[in-house]
Amino acid sequence: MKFVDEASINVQAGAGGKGCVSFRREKSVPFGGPDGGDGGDGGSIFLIADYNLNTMVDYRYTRQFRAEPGKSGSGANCTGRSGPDMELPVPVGTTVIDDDTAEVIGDLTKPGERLLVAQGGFHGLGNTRFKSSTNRAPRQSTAGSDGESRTLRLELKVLADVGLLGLPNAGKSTLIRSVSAARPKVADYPFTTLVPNLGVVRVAAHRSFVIADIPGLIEGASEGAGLGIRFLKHLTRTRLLLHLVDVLPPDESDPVENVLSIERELARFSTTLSERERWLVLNKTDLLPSEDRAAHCAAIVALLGWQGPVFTVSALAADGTEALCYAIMEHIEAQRAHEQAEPEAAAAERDIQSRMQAEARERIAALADARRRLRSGEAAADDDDGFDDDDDDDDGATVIYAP
Ligand SMILES: Nc1nc2c(ncn2[C@@H]2O[C@H](COP(=O)(O)OP(=O)(O)OP(=O)(O)O)[C@@H](O)[C@H]2O)c(=O)[nH]1
Ligand SMILES: [Mg+2]
Repeated sequence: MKFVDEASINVQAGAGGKGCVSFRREKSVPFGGPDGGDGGDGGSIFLIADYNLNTMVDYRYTRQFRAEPGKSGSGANCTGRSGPDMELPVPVGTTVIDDDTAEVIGDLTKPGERLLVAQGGFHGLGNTRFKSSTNRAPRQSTAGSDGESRTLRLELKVLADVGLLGLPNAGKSTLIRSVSAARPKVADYPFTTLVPNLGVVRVAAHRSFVIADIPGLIEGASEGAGLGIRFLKHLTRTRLLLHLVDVLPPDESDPVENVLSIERELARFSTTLSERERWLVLNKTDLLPSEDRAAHCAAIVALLGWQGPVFTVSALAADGTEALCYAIMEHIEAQRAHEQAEPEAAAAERDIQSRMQAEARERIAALADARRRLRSGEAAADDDDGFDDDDDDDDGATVIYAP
């Protein structure tokens, strides 16, 4: 199953209906007085969390939503009909962001939860309302107010437990292919993976976790180099990061320097994310003669001064991957149990995640801003700004769930 986890939509609530100016006109009632009714309220727009949905793809096709306006009032003190409210179903786990202000309007976390995203206009008043002892035949009425209009960004939480981090060609997609049923493309050129992929890793019955393969990062990614950093936001929902590194890169670059450059990009992107638990996974060990393997890997770890857990694998030969997956599973289970037992731990985790997401949004917005400025200013004369001009589509994230 393949789905898009981000969408941008416009919502326009209905305007309030006009109030009416009218007077009683009956033969038997001379000077009958005003009888203009109020208008109806405009329809509001709500998002509602729907348990049966797990995709935003529908909002790729239909992006404009308008609720009906209230009807005008009429004579005989008839109030206009209110515009019905509109409910747009979204998957449980959707975060709703005002695209203009970047403000988070809300998170829909429980099935059936409703969130007001555009308030309908208030009704106009009919002339009956203006009747007073000094003005028995008022000709005033008011128009209804406009309905709210907003551009919303809907983000679906990518529920990956583990995220893969690494340079292009480190073997991230190969790893996810070897441990899950996900089938991302693998090739020996950089940026084979252009969109995140999710794979479900099942280590035993009722014991499984979700792993996310994201496009490769390169030095300068936080300034927009390569595919940039926007995919890193998918890692802000994970509990554990695996930093994958090629132990014998074909370009003869230094694995130690390669690890450090990714670590620097991560810290530039979000300090909170860079403080998350991270395991080093030394990949492509099959390329090393078996007698050299241990020493070569130990040297990399020592030069890095890496403190956390280290795994050595060959993603291609599925060597060492099972041990890695069991260790991940145990780590995740222990973390979940801890959070269940201690509400403060769960609250702290939520706090960390929201901090990472705030930092991610800020960083991505700053980068988008810098690009816009470059393009509209001096870049117009000299377009050699190093950025790919077609590459401002932040919505390109496609998530592929393995069965
Ligand atoms: N010998 C060997 N080659 C590997 C191993 N893992 C991956 N490769 C090769 O390395 C190349 C890159 O692998 P990918 O899985 O596409 O790398 P990636 O990290 O997903 O790269 P991007 O999607 O470009 O970021 C491919 O030619 C793979 O066959 C391994 O364990 N051993
Ligand atoms: Mg890949």
